Amino acid sequence: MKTNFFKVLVASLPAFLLAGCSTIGFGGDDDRSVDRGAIEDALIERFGREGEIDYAMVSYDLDDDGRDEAIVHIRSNYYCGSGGCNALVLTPDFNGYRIVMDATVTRTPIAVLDSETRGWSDLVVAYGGGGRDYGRALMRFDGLSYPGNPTVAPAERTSRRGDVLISEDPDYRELVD
Ligand SMILES: [Ca+2]
Repeated sequence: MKTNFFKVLVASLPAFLLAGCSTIGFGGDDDRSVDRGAIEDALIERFGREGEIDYAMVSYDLDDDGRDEAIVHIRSNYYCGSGGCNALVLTPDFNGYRIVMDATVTRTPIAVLDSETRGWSDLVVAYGGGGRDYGRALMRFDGLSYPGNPTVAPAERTSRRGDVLISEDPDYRELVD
C-alpha cells in the first residue's frame, strides 16, 4: 500500500509542480509535459490574430534542466510564403514561455543533434523553396538564442540529420482561424 501510494505521488509530481496550468504531455516522452495554453498565448502574442495560423509542436528538453522546451513549426498563408515558415523554440519562464528561436523560412523536418553549444542541443532545420536551394541548416545556441534564419550565418549548411523532433509532414493544429 505504501509503495503504491509512493508511486502515485511520484507519478503526479510533474503535474503538481505545474499546478494551475493545463498540462498536456506529448512528444516521445509521456512523463514530460508543457503548458499548451501558455505556449499558444506566446504564439498569439508573437504573431497576432490576423489570418489563419496552424502550428505543429513537440516537447524536448534542449538545455537539460529538467523542463521541456516547445519546438514549434508554423503554417500560415498569411505570414509565410514559398520559402517556408517560422520555426520557434519556447522555453519555460517564470511567467509563461520565452522565445529563444524564431527562425524564418524554415521547413520540416526539424531535428535535434547529440551535440550541444553553450549548454543547448544543436538543431537541424530544413529550408528551401522561394528561390532558395533545398537543404538543412545547423542551428546553434549563442548564449541567448538560436539563429533567426537557416539560410544565412551564423546558421550553416549541414549534412547531419539528427533525431527528428517535428517530422516532414506533422499534424498541425489551429492557433488562429
Ligand atoms: Ca529545458
